[in-house]
Amino acid sequence: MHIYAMSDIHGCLDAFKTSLSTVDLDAEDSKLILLGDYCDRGPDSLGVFELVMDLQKLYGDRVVALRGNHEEMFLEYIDEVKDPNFTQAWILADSNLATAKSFLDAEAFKHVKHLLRLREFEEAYVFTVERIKAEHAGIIAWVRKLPYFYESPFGQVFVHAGIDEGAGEYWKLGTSDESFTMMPPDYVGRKFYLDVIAGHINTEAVSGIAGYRGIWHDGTSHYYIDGNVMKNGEVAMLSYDSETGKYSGPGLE
Ligand SMILES: [Mn+2]
Repeated sequence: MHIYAMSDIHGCLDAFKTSLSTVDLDAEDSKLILLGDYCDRGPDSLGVFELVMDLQKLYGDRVVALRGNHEEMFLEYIDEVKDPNFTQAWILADSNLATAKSFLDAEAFKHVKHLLRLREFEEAYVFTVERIKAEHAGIIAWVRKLPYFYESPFGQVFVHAGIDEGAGEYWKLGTSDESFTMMPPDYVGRKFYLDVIAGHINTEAVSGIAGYRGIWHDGTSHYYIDGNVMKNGEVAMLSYDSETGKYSGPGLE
């Protein structure tokens, strides 16, 4: 089997498509695993969600989509619409309103900008969420069902941020939902009985190597694959060949 993994696409639809074009999903022994954070920051969160959903429709379980902390936040935006503190926090955190813009048509987006100019934060937020609920209910339902991890038959776990390796073989019970999507890279350099493939923290940060943008292996059990698309314009892709047990990708020799 050939496994391909990408993470932290963050609304960068074009970069995602470029990396995707190197994967042959028509091959029956291929599998694509996406580690979450499809939305926010980049220009087309909606487009990325739709493409991943389309890939799953076309290829079924050959395409695995996991959940990142930005999907958790997306669901919070949708569900906590009545909390005014939350309200203001979200609409202000959406830099350049990129996420809201991708979900709204031009007229609706104009209305949101108008409300924000009047500093009607709560109204802008409620309007945006109501529009997303009305027009993209399928995406919301899909995000709600995204799993936290994928365990391969080859001694690997794919996850957005990490797992609680201190729990040993009971990591599934020992890891909180929040840790799966948010935990810091606590186990770098330590051996675990599974290979752990994660995103969430970019590889420049986790490796400590200035300017690093490839896949980073810590020398033991961990592969970090978020090459920081917002900074570098590319979604790094990790490949794994189960015949040879070898990982490859940018930055790995
Ligand atoms: Mn993340």
